Amino acid sequence: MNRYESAKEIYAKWGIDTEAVIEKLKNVPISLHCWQGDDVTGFDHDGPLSGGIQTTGNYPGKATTPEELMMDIDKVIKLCPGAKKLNLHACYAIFEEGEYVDRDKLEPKHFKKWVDFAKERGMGIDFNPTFFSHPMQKDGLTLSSPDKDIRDFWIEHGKACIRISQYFAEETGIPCVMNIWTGDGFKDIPADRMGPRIRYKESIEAILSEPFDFNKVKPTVESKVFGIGVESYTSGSAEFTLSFAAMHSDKCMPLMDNGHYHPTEVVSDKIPALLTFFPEIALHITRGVRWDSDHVVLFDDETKEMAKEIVRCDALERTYMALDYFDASINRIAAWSVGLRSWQKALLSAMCTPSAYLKELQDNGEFTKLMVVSQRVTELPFGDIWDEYCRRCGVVADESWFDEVIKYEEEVLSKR
Ligand SMILES: [Mn+2]
Repeated sequence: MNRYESAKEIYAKWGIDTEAVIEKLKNVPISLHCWQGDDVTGFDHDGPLSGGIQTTGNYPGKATTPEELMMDIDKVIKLCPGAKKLNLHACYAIFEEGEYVDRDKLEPKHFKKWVDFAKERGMGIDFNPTFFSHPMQKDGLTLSSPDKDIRDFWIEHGKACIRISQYFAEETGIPCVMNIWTGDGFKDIPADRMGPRIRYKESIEAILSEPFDFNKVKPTVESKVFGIGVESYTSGSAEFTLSFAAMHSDKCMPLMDNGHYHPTEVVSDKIPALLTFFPEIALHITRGVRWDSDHVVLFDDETKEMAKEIVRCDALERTYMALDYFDASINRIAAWSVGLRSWQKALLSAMCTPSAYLKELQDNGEFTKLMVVSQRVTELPFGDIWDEYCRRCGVVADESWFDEVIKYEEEVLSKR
């Protein structure tokens, strides 16, 4: 009997059918963020990243053209198990030689090459209007600016992105999650907290007035507690975005980024709270170290806990999962792959947890036994299930996937 067969028997005794788990997880799509490959630069501007976010590090080999970025994404796809979706920002528009349009004038044709790329790989596409790294950010504000011209520019950008999202959904046959996040806010104590939020609300409503099919385009609103240069106040706070989503649930849903809360808050606890009310929710999966630092996602306790909540709420079909982090200090292909593999691992581990039994112990008030059994569960041979899952997905299970990265670095990245 090989290790997997042995592990399968052990899990069966706990009521877990590892065959069913593996088959199911293979088809759960995880949205892969294109911006890990080029430090959130994109192709529509030359200026620096600005607007409340920042990358740190200068590891060589970053992608600087669409062709390089696509090649790198392909590498990551081959190194990671499971189904993938592509997550694009509007600043990744691909223009023809000599062509340029500003963000308010973007059209589906500027993303045709991405659609071709996704379709060839059987992937759907998620999308994000880019409300940062642009001169039309005035005093750090976009959709919540007191200047109507500024707001109108960004509303037109949002509407253009709705049309592009609809195009993605129709071309790929897979719904497109379109996430609205701005870095709008103030460095120091504001004199008016409500004014920007009322303007923000009206601006998002104006964007969502663009016609779209909610079965194809899934607009989401993402909150954030603070950003670099906007330490004191954000227009899109947690209460703001959650209330917005609740009041517009016929065409919008909430998106939680686990780096966007106070450090002692955990998104794992918020997932079942939102699932109690919303038919569908969306997540940005990241790892904050002391703050919203967007470190590479690891197979750590909170990552595991978030995956457990999604799985035990039976919400894999109700939760749109996307990675969102960027580390420029290490090999970017490895950064992408460690994060995606870690989230896959967290989901697989959650699916190999005897949640029904643990819930029964809780409901029966057997809290001592619950603690004892929960600890025993951590000792089950999960690594053997992971190895088998990777094998069946046609990817390397052990750490030797990194050999591929080093080879790619030598042959491709170091020559850029
Ligand atoms: Mn995010």
